[in-house]
Amino acid sequence: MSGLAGLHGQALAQAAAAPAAKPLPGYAGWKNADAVVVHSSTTIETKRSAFGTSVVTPTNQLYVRNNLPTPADTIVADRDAWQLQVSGVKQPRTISLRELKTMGLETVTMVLQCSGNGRGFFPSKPSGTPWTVGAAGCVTWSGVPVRDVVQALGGLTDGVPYMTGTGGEVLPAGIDPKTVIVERSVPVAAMQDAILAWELNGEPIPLAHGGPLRLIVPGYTGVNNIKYIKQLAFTPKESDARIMSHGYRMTPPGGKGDPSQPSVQEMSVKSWINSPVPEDGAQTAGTVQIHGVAFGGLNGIKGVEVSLDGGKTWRAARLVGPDMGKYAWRQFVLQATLPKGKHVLASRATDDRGNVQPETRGENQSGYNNTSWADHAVTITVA
Ligand SMILES: Nc1nc2c(c(=O)[nH]1)N[C@H]1C(S)=C(S)[C@@H](COP(=O)(O)O)O[C@H]1N2
Ligand SMILES: [Mo]
Repeated sequence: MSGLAGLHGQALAQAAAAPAAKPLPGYAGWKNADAVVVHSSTTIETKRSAFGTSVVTPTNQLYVRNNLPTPADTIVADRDAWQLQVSGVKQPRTISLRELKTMGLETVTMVLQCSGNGRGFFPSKPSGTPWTVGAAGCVTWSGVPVRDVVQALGGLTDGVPYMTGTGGEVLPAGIDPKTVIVERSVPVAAMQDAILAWELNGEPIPLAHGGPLRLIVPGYTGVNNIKYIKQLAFTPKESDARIMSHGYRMTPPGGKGDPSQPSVQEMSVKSWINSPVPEDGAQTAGTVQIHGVAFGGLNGIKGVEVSLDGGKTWRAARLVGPDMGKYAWRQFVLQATLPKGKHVLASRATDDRGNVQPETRGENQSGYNNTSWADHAVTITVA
């Protein structure tokens, strides 16, 4: 009885302490408010309990992260008129979205994940949004393969090891554009699977997610997937925009970002449990169905193990649902009978090259690339 009363008291305390939910910003007013946490007008996170088991994340639950204010919706009024400038190819020119739609077609399902997903688990409390697991989703994009566009423009020029995308935001006046522009470079090899997308989960890409045209670089962290892309350049050097040269670097704790540090680019093997989670409340004793998601960045998933005792022992989970390719996440499930009490549930994924999700996070100043299985473990109560 004291246990129940204690739990009730805890729930009340939580309710009292919880800040009032922030309203959805206008450009994302169509999101499912019950499925997301609004951190700010430019950062919206999917709730862990909202991911479901249908592989693809519905667009109205997908997280949002904008480094700059969202452009005016006039840019999606006449989508086909959007212009993309392409350079670093033998015949550089500007191509309309209307024309891009005639140049090739491919569909990819991939994990879109912010580099800072899992930052909220860093005890060092890095500055930036304290995302837990919900700055990620698995979504389907359609568009033209970048390699088809390059081929149509005569192929690459010599000496261009980078593919550089530039966002189409109107930049604030009076500030050096390089300090704010969203411009990122990835190795040119990433071109092979990259697409210029106009469709997300079966609909024209909403403005909030980068419509009318977005660069999709599967396997790379969110920031490399440039929304409202206006320029695609094959370049001899990485962009000197601040977001590339100093931002998104694996900076040692206490340090400042600089171009000598590794850039946050390819994702690596990671998984987490989406149910049961503490937000669901106490579980009834009996069989629980533990499920979650696992992905390997550039690699597919070989398997997932689940621990019911905080990582002391592990059991193989079963992969469920369709395999939508190496860039998508896989759902996993383990059924277990749990006695009354507290249980620490963890998941640990292995990719198809044998890389195992690590126990610990790699410490860094900005809280990037957290793949620690220990950090993503959940403590649940069986009553
Ligand atoms: N043009 C542009 N592209 C951008 C951003 C941005 O601010 N502007 N943010 C990046 C970051 S940091 C992430 S995590 C993803 C977020 O994509 P989403 O809002 O569609 O979920 O977009 C990336 N692409
Ligand atoms: Mo991000």
